[in-house]
Amino acid sequence: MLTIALSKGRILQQTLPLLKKAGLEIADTELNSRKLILDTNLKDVKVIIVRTTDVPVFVQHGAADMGIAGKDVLLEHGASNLFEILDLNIAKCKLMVAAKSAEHLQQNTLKVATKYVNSAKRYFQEKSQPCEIIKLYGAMELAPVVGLSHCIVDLVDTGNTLKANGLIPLEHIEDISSRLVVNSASFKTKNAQIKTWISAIENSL
Ligand code: PRT
Ligand code: MG
Repeated sequence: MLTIALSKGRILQQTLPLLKKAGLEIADTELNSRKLILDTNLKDVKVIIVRTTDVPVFVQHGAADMGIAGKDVLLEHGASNLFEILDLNIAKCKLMVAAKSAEHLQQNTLKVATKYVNSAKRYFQEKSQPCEIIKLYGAMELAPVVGLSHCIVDLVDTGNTLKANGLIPLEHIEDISSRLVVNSASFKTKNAQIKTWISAIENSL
């Protein structure tokens, strides 16, 4: 049995066509059910649907053999016990620093609101910019507007969300896309099966 962990939300929408091309299909009745462990067209493959931030956790502990998660989540998680195998080039965006204007970044101690605590810390540390990180779970764009922080670190795609909140993308931290990850023990014990899937997915990119 092979278990694949998929992120719900926008990554799932772009993952399903890719998996279908690779030979793995999940029926709409399964997807629309409230089940979290889904059957597929193949008897020996099941899919679990979890929050995107939980994908590396399931894979790291071997509860899933493989998974698909955003690079943002993998960077933040630290991702031990798993191999990042393929860049799927889906759900692409950028991790960026944004603020009301560039002047707002000129601070002795920069207040940064983000859910990407580790990535933000690492970025400002490398720039030798002292910072205070304020952890939020959503609506980051609000923080500079109401004076909670000087800037945010968040994902940017079209830039429309920033613009709608009077913020400007100022510094690029990382290019983000979704990655196929594999549990390191599974990679050894289920090597043939996993390699077959890696090639099939690679060929459908
Ligand atoms: O789970 P949660 O509710 O916190 O996030 P979500 O529902 O917004 O996203 P979800 O769960 O469907 O997928 C999140 C994953 O998608 C991330 O981990 C990324 O790898 C990937 N991804 C790609 C994105 C974006 N693009 C993106 N633009 N995740 C989020 N956004 C958000 C961003 O945070 C901001 O709020 O979209 C807004 C910016 O978009 P633009 O187009 O206005 O710039
Ligand atoms: Mg979501």
